[in-house]
Amino acid sequence: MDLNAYLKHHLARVERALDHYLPDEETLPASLHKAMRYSVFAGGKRLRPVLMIAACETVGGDTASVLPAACAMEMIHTYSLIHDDLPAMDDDDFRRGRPTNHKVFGDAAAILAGDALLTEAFILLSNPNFAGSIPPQIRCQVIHTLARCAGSQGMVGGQVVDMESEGKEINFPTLEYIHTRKTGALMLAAIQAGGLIGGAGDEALASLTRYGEAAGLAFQIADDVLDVVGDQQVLGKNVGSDQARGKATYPALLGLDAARSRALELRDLAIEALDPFGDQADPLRGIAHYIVDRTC
Ligand code: GRG
Repeated sequence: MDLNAYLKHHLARVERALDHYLPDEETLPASLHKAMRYSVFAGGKRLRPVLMIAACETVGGDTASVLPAACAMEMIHTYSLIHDDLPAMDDDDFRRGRPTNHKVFGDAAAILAGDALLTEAFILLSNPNFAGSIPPQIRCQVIHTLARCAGSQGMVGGQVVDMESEGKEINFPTLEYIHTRKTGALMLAAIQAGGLIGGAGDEALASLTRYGEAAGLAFQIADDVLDVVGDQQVLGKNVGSDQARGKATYPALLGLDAARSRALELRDLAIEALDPFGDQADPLRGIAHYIVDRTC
């Protein structure tokens, strides 16, 4: 299959859906909606929404029914990036190739744009007008999955332990704790939500979960590696920032070669988890390769 064409096609679908679901810039308060849209439409890869679509397709579901949840996922992800870039956290000036949200709109507006994006995600997820044919019980499970993975025992928890570990020597289990939550949790939620909406049974969901856990961790290791060897222009953000901040990363703990090998090992584990599925899982297989081979 042509993965680039697949990614491009679904990225365009997600962009259109995001534009449709997000309040427009004229809706009051206009300054808030402008700040929200600024970061959402700054050119992200839309990997989490595409993973959700691909997981739905893997279990034979209708990918159109996934779009509201896929957009909600991207709103949660974008909120986390806006907050992560704030001076109180990573204090970054560039994201997605543009000045960060707080650099353009100020700290208070950036905090509120992030808050509103997180809330908007759950407005969208729970909006009966966008429920389509998804049974109420499945919608509840999807909402619960996204909330759990984003919350204190998921992404936010991972971010807290990451911040508390800065400048300290940490052990391998702590590093895995951070990575599987800070980044892995949302990826896993995207895949599980796609499976649930697509009608996956317990066995299929378990296979997708194994894929999501391995692919999510591989993604963060690849991200750590890119922070060492990546091209700032291509990445659209500063490189070398992990080392400058004394951040816990795979290359710092294991060395660059071992970090790369671990990412490849996890990619293979992710692909192996898809063995029960046929050709419909090809997009997920392709994305597993893309996650470790990417340059941005
Ligand atoms: C502030 C609650 C809170 C959480 C922050 C997302 C996050 C947790 C921290 C971001 C730090 C970071 C750069 C982690 C590396 C992995 C990651 C999430 C990269 C950005 O995701 P991509 O590459 O970005 O999918 P795009 O812009 O393509 O969407």
